[in-house]
Amino acid sequence: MQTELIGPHLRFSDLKPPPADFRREVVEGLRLPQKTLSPKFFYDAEGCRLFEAICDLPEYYLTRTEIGILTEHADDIARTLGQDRTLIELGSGNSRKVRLLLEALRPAVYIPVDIAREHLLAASRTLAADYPWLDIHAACLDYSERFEMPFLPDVQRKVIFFPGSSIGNFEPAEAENLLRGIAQCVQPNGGLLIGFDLKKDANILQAAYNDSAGVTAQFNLNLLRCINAKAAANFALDLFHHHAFYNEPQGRIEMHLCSESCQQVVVAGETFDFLDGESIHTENSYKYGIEEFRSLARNAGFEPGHCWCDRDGLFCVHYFAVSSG
Ligand code: AVI
Repeated sequence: MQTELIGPHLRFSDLKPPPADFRREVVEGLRLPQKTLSPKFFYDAEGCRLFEAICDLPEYYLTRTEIGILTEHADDIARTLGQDRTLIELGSGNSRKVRLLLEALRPAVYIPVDIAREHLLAASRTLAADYPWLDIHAACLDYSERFEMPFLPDVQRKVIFFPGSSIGNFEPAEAENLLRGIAQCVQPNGGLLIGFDLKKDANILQAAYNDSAGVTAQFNLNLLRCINAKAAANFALDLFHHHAFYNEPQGRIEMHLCSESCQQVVVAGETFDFLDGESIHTENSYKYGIEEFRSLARNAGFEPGHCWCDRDGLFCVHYFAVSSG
């Protein structure tokens, strides 16, 4: 692990997995009977840009609703978490949401964690300039693979901030494992502040992932561009289209890329056959009931604390304290 001092209050640790892991994971996913790619591969520079554009779409209620909750309840949230914490944000992206809490929370150190190196560095530099009193230690790593943070000081009362309903992009069993890793990391006396999207009318959900401007479609297709660049592949982007729908029995939005014809694609030297209409499953986005999510968190070693929701019951920000024994 390499740690660089970037500014008086800004350090950066790079624990990013090597590109060989990316190629191996892509090829293994495409060999499955239902071809599958991990949604974590969406976030190259263009993917990050497109995701930020999604967050501002009228149909994508998640971001503005969570921002509304954090803005309205910042003081109450800060009282619940307490000041002087080591605040670790998973999938920090542009660090837009943490800004809503920083003044009230006054953490001892803020640790933004993200897989997108350049985006993380740029966001951390801007944050350091805007909050000169804040100690920042940015970490580039794939938290879905390895939850260790070797650089993390051995302090009590760490709080992990995991907004944006990113937990919904994990299978429920993986989500429970990830929460278990988080519980271990924040032992003893720490906690988790997590944002998750609630179950609701299927039409609202479907519109959020099929926006009229087609930005989500571009975001989905960009995954193929990214694989072409990083895994020596030859996907023709105009021969695939975006398909997203709410799978009600599973309680999740599914995103797929569907082949427009019978075709072959070469990825890292291996040829993959596609039938006309065959899909690559690129993302699940699970939606939870509050009780359903609490039960998942309890199984992972947390005790439910306060939660804050919007008036329309679209989204929930929930605090969980790690169980003591
Ligand atoms: C990052 N994640 C929570 C988003 C979601 O809603 O599942 C990713 C996304 N995919 C399409 N639109 C947004």
